[in-house]
Amino acid sequence: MIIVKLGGSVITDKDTPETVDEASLTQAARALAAVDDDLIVVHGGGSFGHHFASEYDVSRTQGTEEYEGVVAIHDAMARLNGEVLDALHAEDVPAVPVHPFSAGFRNTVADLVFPTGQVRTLLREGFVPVLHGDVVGHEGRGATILSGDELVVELAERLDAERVGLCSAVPGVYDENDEVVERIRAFGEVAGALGESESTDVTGGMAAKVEELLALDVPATIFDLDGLDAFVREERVGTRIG
Ligand code: IP8
Repeated sequence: MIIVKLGGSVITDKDTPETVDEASLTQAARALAAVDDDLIVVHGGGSFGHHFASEYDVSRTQGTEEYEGVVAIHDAMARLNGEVLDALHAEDVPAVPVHPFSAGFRNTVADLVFPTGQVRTLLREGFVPVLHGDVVGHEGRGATILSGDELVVELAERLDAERVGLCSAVPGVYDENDEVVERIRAFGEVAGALGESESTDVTGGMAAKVEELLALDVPATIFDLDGLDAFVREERVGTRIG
């Protein structure tokens, strides 16, 4: 089984609220239609989730107790999820939605609690579950953001993924000379080169992504949309993490 995350900045125009990048989403869906293995797709928030998360000042640690914020963020992500499903259906991918808001939560003991039985069952029945970054209930803080990257890590560990691919806006992780790093084994190797994300992104940008993927036993690769076909064909592409 492989997990592919479509970054929000790949499939949306990140600087214009609620705008899908139709051409990029179609290109991604075509590439994913060629996957032979079992497949889970996760997508990020882009100009849908991150727009409302910053409007209501919600992040992975900063919660909101306003129902309006929770509903606005979740609804925007559900709308983007619908767009991703439509694009995959157009390529005959048997994609079905899984909305993390209704499945997971954070508590003070385990941080993220996310049951995966529904995803496992859907995979076994031949579907392609499509999850997304979302807002989730958070014990003592109202609700906080659950990033697509956290979901990828959780699903990869719990469902024994063979490999994980993160399709992002850049062709890999850059070093200080703006060259794509082939492989990162420890965060210290790239800490100096990793800046903040340029657009509104409440979940931490590339640095958080790399740290999270380093904690994973499964091989993970970061590449851009033009690298997705190569990742699907198991060719070397982008930056390998771990
Ligand atoms: O774009 C965050 O997911 P990410 C989703 O994967 C929201 O960090 C709701 C902002």
